[in-house]
Amino acid sequence: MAPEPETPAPDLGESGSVEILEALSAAMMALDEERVLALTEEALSSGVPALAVVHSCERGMRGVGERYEQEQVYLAGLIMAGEIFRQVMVFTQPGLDLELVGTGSGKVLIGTVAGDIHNIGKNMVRMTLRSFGFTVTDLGVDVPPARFLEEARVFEPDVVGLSGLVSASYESMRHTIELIHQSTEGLGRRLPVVIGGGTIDERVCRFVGADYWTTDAMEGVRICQRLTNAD
Ligand code: B12
Repeated sequence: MAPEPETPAPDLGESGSVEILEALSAAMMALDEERVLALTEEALSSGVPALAVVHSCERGMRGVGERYEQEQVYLAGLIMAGEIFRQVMVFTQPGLDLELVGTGSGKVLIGTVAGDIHNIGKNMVRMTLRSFGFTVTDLGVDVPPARFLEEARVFEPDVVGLSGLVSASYESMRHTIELIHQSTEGLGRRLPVVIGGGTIDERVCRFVGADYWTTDAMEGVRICQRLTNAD
């Protein structure tokens, strides 16, 4: 099922804020650590929501990925992007703690599928879900399909969330979902699976047999709220 439109851009009031956010994306894409951190501080101190700062950096990260595909940056560039983003998260965390508050009462099992070690997005989803009141078990990265099933039986989640960004791991995502659906359909109830990650789209969703997909943590929370009737 296609996701609803991504979280609307926050009303930033002054056009100066929009300019800061655009500059922030560009600095991230250029892997200019010093400028990213300076712009993050400037944005936060001028009242730009922390979530908008994070979204802007996410866009820049996708730009780094495109530069990697075009061989303008190498693996070291991806590593550096991850490190800069980690520092941005340290600055934005207090603001996010205030902004990301809401209701949710279900249980969500999440993890990054086997063959994939990307965890920045998954960790953001975990943090956002917890801020909204969900109980989350996070299995980490490179998680084998059988491990998801094992934990699903013990934890009895309302929703399973799988993260994956590397296309080579879509096959393990498909296998994980097949195992989860088969085992829960036998109990008369299909456990819903939502997938996420910057490279996920409708085609991937259909290939792996997921119930929902998104490329946005907040939209993931809304899906979980709907599935647990919490909104
Ligand atoms: C940083 C990065 C890395 C870092 C990761 C650090 C870390 N600790 O995670 C490192 C250097 C380790 C890395 C390694 C590799 N990477 Co890399 N990486 C990236 C990059 C630039 C950014 C990813 C990121 O963190 N984005 C920021 C986060 C916040 O965004 P996000 O993950 O999309 O998450 C958001 C949403 O998608 C959503 N979400 C995410 N997960 C979930 C789950 C659920 C349930 C829900 C609801 C929502 C949700 O919420 C998040 C917040 O909104 C991407 C580029 C891109 N287009 O994404 C390439 C990219 C993903 N990497 C790529 C590649 C090829 C690799 C390597 C294979 C490179 C290599 N030759 O070794 C290895 C992978 C090894 C492996 N087996 O996994 C490719 C994948 C291409 C493909 N389609 O297969 C990309 C797309 C770059 C590119 N364009 O070529 N990478």
